[in-house]
Amino acid sequence: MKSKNFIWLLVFAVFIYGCSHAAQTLPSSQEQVEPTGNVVEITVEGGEFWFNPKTIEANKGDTVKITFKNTGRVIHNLVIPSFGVGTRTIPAGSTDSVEFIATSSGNIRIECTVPGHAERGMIGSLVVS
Ligand SMILES: [Cu+2]
Repeated sequence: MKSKNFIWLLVFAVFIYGCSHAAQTLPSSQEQVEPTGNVVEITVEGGEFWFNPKTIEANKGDTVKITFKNTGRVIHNLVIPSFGVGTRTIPAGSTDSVEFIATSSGNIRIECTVPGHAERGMIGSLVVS
């Protein structure tokens, strides 16, 4: 009886491992895209309540590296909600960066997710061709 329990435990453990492993390798909600190998590197400044530049251009499959400099007076961040990526929320005078692959084309919204900031104009666009 004990060894039978052990077998089931082993089967269960392998199953759980399989699930967690599969979860790591499953594609995200973004479509699969072939990386171009191009890197779009840009510094974006942000303050109350703006991004400069407001528009970033990239091609589908490009790696995009955004260095965000908070040149304002309160906390800010730079988030791309539809890609599920963004910088940390950082205090005035700080810098943080985010790197990702542009997995879908279109006019992708960039925003500061600190409450009230996007509504007051702290938005931008990642235009992916
Ligand atoms: Cu902000």
